[in-house]
Amino acid sequence: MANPPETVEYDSATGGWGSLRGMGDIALSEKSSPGALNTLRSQNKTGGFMCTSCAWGKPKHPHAFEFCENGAKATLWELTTHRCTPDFFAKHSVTELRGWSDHDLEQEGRLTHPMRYDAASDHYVPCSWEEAFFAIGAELQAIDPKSAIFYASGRASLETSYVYALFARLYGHNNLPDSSNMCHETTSVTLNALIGSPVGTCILDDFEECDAIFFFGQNTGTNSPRFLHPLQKAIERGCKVVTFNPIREKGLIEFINPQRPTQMLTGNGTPISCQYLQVRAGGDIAAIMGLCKYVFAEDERRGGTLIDRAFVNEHCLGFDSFRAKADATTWDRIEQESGLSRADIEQAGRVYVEAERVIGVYGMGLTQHVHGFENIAMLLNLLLMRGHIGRSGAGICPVRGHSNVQGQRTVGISEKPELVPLDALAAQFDFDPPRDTGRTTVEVCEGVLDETVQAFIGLGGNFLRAIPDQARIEPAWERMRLTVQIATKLNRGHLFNGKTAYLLPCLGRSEEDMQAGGPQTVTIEDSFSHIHASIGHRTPASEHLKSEMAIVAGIAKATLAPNPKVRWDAWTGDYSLVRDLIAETYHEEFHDMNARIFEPGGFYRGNGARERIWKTKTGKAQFTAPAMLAATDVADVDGRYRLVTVRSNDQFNTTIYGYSDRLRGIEGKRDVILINPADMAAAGLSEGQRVALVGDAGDGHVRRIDNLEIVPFDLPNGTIVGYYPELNPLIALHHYDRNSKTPASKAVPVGIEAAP
Ligand SMILES: Nc1nc2c(c(=O)[nH]1)N[C@H]1C(S)=C(S)[C@@H](COP(=O)(O)OP(=O)(O)OC[C@H]3O[C@@H](n4cnc5c(=O)[nH]c(N)nc54)[C@H](O)[C@@H]3O)O[C@H]1N2
Ligand SMILES: Nc1nc2c(c(=O)[nH]1)N[C@H]1C(S)=C(S)[C@@H](COP(=O)(O)OP(=O)(O)OC[C@H]3O[C@@H](n4cnc5c(=O)[nH]c(N)nc54)[C@H](O)[C@@H]3O)O[C@H]1N2
Ligand SMILES: [Mo]
Repeated sequence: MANPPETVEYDSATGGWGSLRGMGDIALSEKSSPGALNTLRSQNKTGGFMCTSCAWGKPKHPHAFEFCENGAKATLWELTTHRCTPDFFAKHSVTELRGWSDHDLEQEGRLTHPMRYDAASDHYVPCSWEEAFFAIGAELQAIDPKSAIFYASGRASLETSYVYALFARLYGHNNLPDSSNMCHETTSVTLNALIGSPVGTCILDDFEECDAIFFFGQNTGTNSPRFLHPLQKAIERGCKVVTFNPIREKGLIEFINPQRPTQMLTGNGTPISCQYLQVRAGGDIAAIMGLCKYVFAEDERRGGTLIDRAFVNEHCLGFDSFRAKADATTWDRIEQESGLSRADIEQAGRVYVEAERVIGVYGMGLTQHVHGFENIAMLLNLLLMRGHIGRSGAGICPVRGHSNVQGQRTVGISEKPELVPLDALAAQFDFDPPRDTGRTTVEVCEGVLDETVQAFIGLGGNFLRAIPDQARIEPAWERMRLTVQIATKLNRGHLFNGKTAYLLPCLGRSEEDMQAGGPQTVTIEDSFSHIHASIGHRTPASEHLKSEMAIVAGIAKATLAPNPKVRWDAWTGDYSLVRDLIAETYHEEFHDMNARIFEPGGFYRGNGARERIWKTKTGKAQFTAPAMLAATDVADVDGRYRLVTVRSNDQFNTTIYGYSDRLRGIEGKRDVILINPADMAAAGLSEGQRVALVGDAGDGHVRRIDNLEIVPFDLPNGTIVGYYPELNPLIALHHYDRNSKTPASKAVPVGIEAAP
């Protein structure tokens, strides 16, 4: 190839005018209802409603506009004036709708009526709530409870989540996976095993004290944009940011604060990362091992004063074998596996050793790997060496996804019975809860394939579109007896139905939730374990909607025998009664819940590891000596790439707002493969060429997506990038983190096939 193609790049900073235009575009396309701007003003503030986008913390002293481009999009998406009515379903068969894009399905707007799937006509038809509850209850009574799945997508409130999990256990199973099982379950398992806390140890205030922040695989500018504000302030007071990411994500390069007139007018933003290391996909174990080797070397040079030996001796186990592992690992291997040079890693190491307080931030770039556990364990090793856990201004900070995904786990939505206070529940509700382990997301899919799963209830989400190996599982899905989807908008997951199937429309969080006891408040937990009240004020999208609480209670009442301790109607009428129950079950963390939920900044439910109380098996924090340096099991061979599936700046998971990935400079399309020019040349590919991606899992199944456009992009060799969820059919179901069974959506082995 004569001239290497130029890589696509967006040359402005994150934030700035582009983010305002992004909000304007969605306000236009959704024709948001009047007053939407007022609703945005109350977003993430005490007395207002809590954004349904990401789980980033809500500060005590919010900005005048405590929302970001993508939070505004999420709200405007919910406040759309478009309606997806029974007329729409009368016009379009379910099979026809399978040909529609994710964007077009949701663009139809808010669901307005409860609907039943009529297999004879292949259409959804309207039904009454009573009919739906009765039919669902009858089906659930007819099957083995262990064959039913109650999924949750991370948005439903603490109150609804608590009663949903209780319903599952009263009915007889622990099959309670949530979106976390595709997301930060690696975090829950790893941190729980190693420091005895399933969640991060940081709180928002730590960002006011830290001296250095190390970012691994978290795309702040797109996925938690409000984080850019504390980040900007931290940098302005001298904090250093070092980023490890195969993609040069704009949000971690420069930020123009839309709330600062001078930055907006001059276009001069704040540089974010002082060093940006484009690690290969799956190269973080090696990269962090390099950082640790540097720390050991520096420690020796400084006469053993660098490593916090007092902390290590008093609080940790496994240090010696970890050290032996670091000593035995050569720089050659580290460079090869990370794709980074020793000099670059050592430069990052200097930032680490010079900082008194360090925070490690990470996202899906660490969790969604076959060796996601070791990724996170290595980051913990790095932090533990200098006692960066259990001190203010320092800690480990997984950035959670859905707005209440962490909270759903806290109040019992978990397939792992050991994480749930079953004895307390047994005493409180006078029953014998099931003690056997339930199914993870991956195990649900396995059960759908082998027909041991017979019923699926989805409390929000788009399960079938979010999972791996979609093309294999979609046809099997229809063999189930019962599928129930509780949702605000139509998505692909609603187009594959069991023999009995219902689509039940619910209120959104910005809408007023009027019950017998008056308008209701709900609560959510953010990434920093702070609990916030949320009150919706908008008029509901349709008079036929019910709240998620009312729907769960309606199904439960139709399914279960009466129990005087279980008061579905009273709870639905007054959610504060459910908060009293939560406070009783989880007394230490949630005592006086009703009195505390309006505290500015939320109330903190505490974290043992933050106080250096290690609730691990050994009572200590644990160093790990990883058995591998690559986060994948698949060897490097010619023509095999590591595919990373990511979100664009114009989507929330499977909800595609539009086709502008502004921050990466990709406009008007999602059917792309981003690949570096050297890899293109080696494979004889040219810019704009249409090719197929084929899965390379070696298990005999054909996984293939045709007609993707080659886009040259600045990436490490061998790492290619494309969009989730379109590329999910390429991911084998067995490609998951070995410890948590979180699907490994990063470093997926694939090949590229050019048409002959
Ligand atoms: N606007 C918006 N906000 C969202 C979401 C959304 O879809 N849209 N989704 C929400 C949810 S549920 C979640 S879980 C979070 C997800 O937020 P993120 O955790 O940011 O997840 P991804 O978009 O998957 O991006 C992963 C990042 O990791 C990098 N990466 C990939 N592989 C590797 C690797 O091997 N090593 C390293 N170091 N980096 C790697 C990618 O380049 C990318 O920058 O965001 C939440 N917030
Ligand atoms: N390849 C690949 N796959 C991935 C990922 C990846 O990075 N790469 N990421 C994974 C991650 S991190 C996650 S969290 C999952 C996401 O998986 P899910 O959480 O299952 O999917 P979402 O796209 O968030 O769900 C969107 C739907 O939720 C419904 N909804 C929206 N608001 C509400 C509400 O208030 N109430 C109710 N009841 N319903 C509502 C709407 O109908 C909408 O269509 O995907 C995972 N899949
Ligand atoms: Mo997520």
